[in-house]
Order: sequence, then C-alpha cells, then structure tokens
Amino acid sequence: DRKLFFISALNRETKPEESAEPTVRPNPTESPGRSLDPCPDVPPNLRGVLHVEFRTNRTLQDVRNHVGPLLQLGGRYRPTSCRAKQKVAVIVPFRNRSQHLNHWLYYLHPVLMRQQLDYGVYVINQDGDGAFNRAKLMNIGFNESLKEYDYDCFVFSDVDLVPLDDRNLYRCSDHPRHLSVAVDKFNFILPYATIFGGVTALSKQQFLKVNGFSNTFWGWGGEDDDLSQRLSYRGMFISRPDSVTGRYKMIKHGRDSHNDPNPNREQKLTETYLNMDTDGINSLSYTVREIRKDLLYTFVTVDVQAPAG
Ligand code: BGN
Repeated sequence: DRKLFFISALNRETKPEESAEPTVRPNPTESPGRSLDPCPDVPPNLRGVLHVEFRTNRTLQDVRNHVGPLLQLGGRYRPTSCRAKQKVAVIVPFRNRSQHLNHWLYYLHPVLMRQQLDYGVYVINQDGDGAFNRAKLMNIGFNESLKEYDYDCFVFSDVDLVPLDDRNLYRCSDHPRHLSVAVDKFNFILPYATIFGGVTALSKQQFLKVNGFSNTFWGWGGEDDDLSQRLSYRGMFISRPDSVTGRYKMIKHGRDSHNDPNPNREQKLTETYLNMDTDGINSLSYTVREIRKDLLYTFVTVDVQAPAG
C-alpha cells in the first residue's frame, strides 16, 4: 500500500520536529478516524531521551513555523494513520508567562504528536492580578474543553515543565497518573510519596469521582496535595512512570507576583475530607472573558472571582 509505505518512510526520518504523521490536515468535519485501525499500544516513533534547551529566545511565530503545519486551529491534532486510543485535553494554567509558554509549545506539540494522541491544548489564563488559583484554572480547563469535544482524558500541566523523555505518555491509566516524577529542580527525585503536582493525567471518570480540584486554594501550594488526598479518600492510587522515563526540565523563574504561598494551605489540608463533596467541579463558578483560537492552542481568559485584597 503506497500510503503506508509513504508513512513508514516518513517515520524513519530523524528530523527533530517532524512527527510520525504525514502533513495532511484531517478534515474537521470527518468523524475522528472511525474507519482506521486503533493506534498501537506503544507508539512506534518515539525517540526516548530528548534534548531540551531554554536559552534560545523563541517567538510564537517560531513555534508556529516549527509545528504549525501539522495542527488544526486551537492546538488540535490527531493521528491520520490510526485511531487514537484516547482523546486528551491538555490543560495549562497561565498568567504572564509567554516565554515559558513558547518553550512549552515548542517541545510538547511534537511529543504529543509522536505519542499519537487525539489532543487539544487549552491555556487557561487568569484575568486580572488577584491571587492566583492554579486548581480552579484546572477545573475551568476541564469544563471548557468538554464543551468543545468529547475528551476522555485530562492532562494538567504547569507551563514550566517540559518532559525529557517522550516515552512518558500523556495519557490516562487505570489510576490517576503523576507524570513529573523526576524534576531537575528536585535533583530528579520524588520529593515525597504523595506528591501530585506538576504534570498529572486523570480520566474524566477519575476526575469526577473526586469532584475535581478544590476551588478555594488562593496563592501558591497545597492544592495538589488536596487533590492527592481526594484520590486516596476515594480509593485510588497514584500511578507513575519510572524515574528515568519521568524526567523533566523546569524553566527557571522567580516567584510570580500575586502568587505568594497560601498561609492557609496547611489548615486547608486537614479539611479535604469535609470539603471535597461540596468544593470542586460541582461548585465551580467563573466568567469567561475571551476564547481565542491560535494554531498552537485555545487561549481561554477567565475571571476566577479572586477574593478582594
Ligand atoms: C509542597 C507543596 C506542594 C508543591 C510541592 C512541590 C504545600 C502544603 C504544605 C503542607 N505543598 O510543599 O503544593 O507542589 O511542595 O513544590 O505547600
């Protein structure tokens, strides 16, 4: 079959940016590859260890030139040669980190493509300069992405974390998955056993089983530990890649303004069990200010109703 031959020839190419797939944009009106065979369990074109470099200045236009031809508006992609196993929304909470986002997009899109995911990238931008609320932005990303497509898996990622190995698959498993297990900033070791921050993947069902994240962690810290406790209270375990596959490079930065450590975080972590059924996806309230579609992502600016002061 000529087409298959063409695809496998492409697959043997070793240019850094090219994905396994030919540069044919799928027709958005087509149902997602119903007639195609399912993609293999192990994506065939992974590279393993990746070279990641943040010293270069990268503009959004550089990134568009680099990965844009393979994408559909809104940072959407799906493999053309097989039917993706999962439909993945990648949710990135954001405020004033454009340079980080450029790096993140530059490295993540090719990885997600090689992983043969049917995916979309949702950058959830907190409007205004109230206290930052990472967890609420995650919940909003879950909600907004589901309005667009029938996603069944949600990867929640900080904008400053780039995987160093593309065998670390951005998809969901039987238990909620913690992907960023070996971050350079922590000398590539897991800081503590229950940590569930950085990059995580939960199926729709797993996420709803714990009512999502808490909406009430304002400022830095603890919201990820709260989710970790929710999972354990609902009988789930944390699944992780090994510490070689799970290596990450963090983009160095100072503390963001309006994201000081939350002084209430320790206290709040004693109340997870009491609050989890009433504070989460079922109590989520926010206002969408703007939804902007770039080739590289869907950029959703939201008012998260930060407390005054
Ligand atoms: C922990 C934070 C996490 C953060 C990790 C890694 C808290 C709760 C205090 C009881 N947890 O200390 O939110 O992801 O460090 O930076 O602050």
